[in-house]
Amino acid sequence: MKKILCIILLLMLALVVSGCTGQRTTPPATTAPTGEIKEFEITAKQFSFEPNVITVNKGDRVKLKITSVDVTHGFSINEFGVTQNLEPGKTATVEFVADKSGTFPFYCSVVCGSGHSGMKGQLVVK
Ligand SMILES: [Cu+2]
Repeated sequence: MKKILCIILLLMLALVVSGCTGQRTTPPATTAPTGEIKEFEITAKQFSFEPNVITVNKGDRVKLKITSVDVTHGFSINEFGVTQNLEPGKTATVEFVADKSGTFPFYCSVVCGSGHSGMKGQLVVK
């Protein structure tokens, strides 16, 4: 009697398990980087960045080519670990993956004159 009960239980268990696996759908869309590269050319000058708003999609690989046209500036985005010195007349390239969404400030990290503290912009990740 016990044996039969055991077998029935096992059969039911097998049914439940197979039912579950049968219902399993394809995994949800991955949140891994899309691999898309978004390139921007940015000009740094006393005392602004041009453009000062950069919009990308979450997962994008962001490539920024930043040129200082006057004095030494810096370019930092704390949330993405970006810190770059911008030598006058040179173009520096910064690359990172925008793996979180939100609005993140970027700013000049080298004291470059009286308007330095206002030299900032925004990275928008959708
Ligand atoms: Cu500055």
